[in-house]
Amino acid sequence: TDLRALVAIDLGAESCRVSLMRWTGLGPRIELVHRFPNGASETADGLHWNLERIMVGLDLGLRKAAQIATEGIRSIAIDGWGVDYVRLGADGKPVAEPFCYRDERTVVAEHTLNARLSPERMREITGIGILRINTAYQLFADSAELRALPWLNLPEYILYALGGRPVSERTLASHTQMLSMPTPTSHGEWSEEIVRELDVPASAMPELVDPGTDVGQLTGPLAELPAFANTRLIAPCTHDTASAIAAIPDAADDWAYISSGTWSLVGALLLEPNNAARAREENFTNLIGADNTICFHKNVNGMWLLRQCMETWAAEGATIEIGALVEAAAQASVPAYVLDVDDPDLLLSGRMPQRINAQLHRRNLPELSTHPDDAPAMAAFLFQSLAARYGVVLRSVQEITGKTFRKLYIMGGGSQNQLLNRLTAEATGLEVIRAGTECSTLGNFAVQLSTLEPKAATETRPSARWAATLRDMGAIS
Ligand code: LFR
Repeated sequence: TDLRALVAIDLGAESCRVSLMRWTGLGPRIELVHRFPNGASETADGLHWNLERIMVGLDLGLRKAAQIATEGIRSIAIDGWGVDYVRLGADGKPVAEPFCYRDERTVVAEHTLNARLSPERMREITGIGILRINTAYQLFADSAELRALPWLNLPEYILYALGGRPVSERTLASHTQMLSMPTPTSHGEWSEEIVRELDVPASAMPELVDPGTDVGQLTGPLAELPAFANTRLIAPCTHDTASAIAAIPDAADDWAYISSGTWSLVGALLLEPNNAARAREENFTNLIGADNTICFHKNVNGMWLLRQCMETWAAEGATIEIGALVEAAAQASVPAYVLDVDDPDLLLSGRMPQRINAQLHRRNLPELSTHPDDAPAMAAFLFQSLAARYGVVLRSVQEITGKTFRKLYIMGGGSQNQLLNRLTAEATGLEVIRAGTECSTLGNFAVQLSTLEPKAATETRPSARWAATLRDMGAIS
């Protein structure tokens, strides 16, 4: 047996993490070795991620991992938020900083593309939620010159930059709005019809691979470190949400999930897509998950609302700590009405307290104080509104899928918010189970292990079995 360590990289809109899993005398142990902040910033030509800063942070994290894991590192796998991408020039290097999906350039692209190919048709082909943020609209927003260049989603780009071959792993590929819906005989392929309407040449489309694919060996300066001799690069579920769901160790059929971070992804795991009329009308998505599953959910707004308020308050000189704010919010009184958290305006960045009030004003409802001193009341209002929305969405999921839920797994950073958890339990009537804050990392390791150390072929969700094994053996502290 190979007892070298594994590395999982999880890219988040707020922070990126490098974690190590080592086999110790006590069993497998996962430790976070490096974490650095991330965020998009407004430049003259739009809202961008700073790719260079991410690469430097990852390089540092990988060096720390190599220093700790003297036994060597067997593989590295990367997952991250969906839909964003880089274009590669002839030299294989990115031609520009990647856009952030919240950039408003896709407002026009959405209209133009939808006029060429109706959203109904794209929905029929892909089975996924039609969202302006999806890669298809972003690729379409690029100039004709750029559209001819190959592109890679960010996690896959990083695997490529580390020495892997350029691929598109299906969990994230399904979020592009260009992949055909999987069927019993196909895992999903690029839709020629959609790709054609996007004016993207087939040569610009990456090779599709399934979760858990070895894409090559680490090369370059890092590979000179002794720990990185013969280190494999693995595409896990490159979509962070699919990774997080892969880490839910429950074999029953009575649970729903909320992956709670910048977004709240609210839904249930299915064995095949559900593209019924009501799923289409309510714009539920059928994204590909680990082990041939389908993540059937809706993007609901999330911690973004509060984080953006906090940025506005910070700009006014009030630095508020989130833990204290949640505690104070539990004592605050809240109005009898809720915010429409999925108002498109609230997905944009900046002036969040004012955007919130603008909606209330439009709806003839009393506005809230935007003053930092009243942050607890604003926070309580946001949590109550999110929980109410979760309740509505989960009732729809039950009606559409015919499932009956008893349990609700909440994973991600938002699962630490006890007030929101309580409000969510009340609004959904379900037993809330906190599945941990680092579920994407756990799922990333689980998919690596199910690739490197396959369990019996009879397992229905081998990755979830691995996640359960890691939890049972106390790998996460
Ligand atoms: C969560 C997530 C969601 C995706 C959103 C946008 O981090 O990956 O699944 O819809 O980010 O990229």
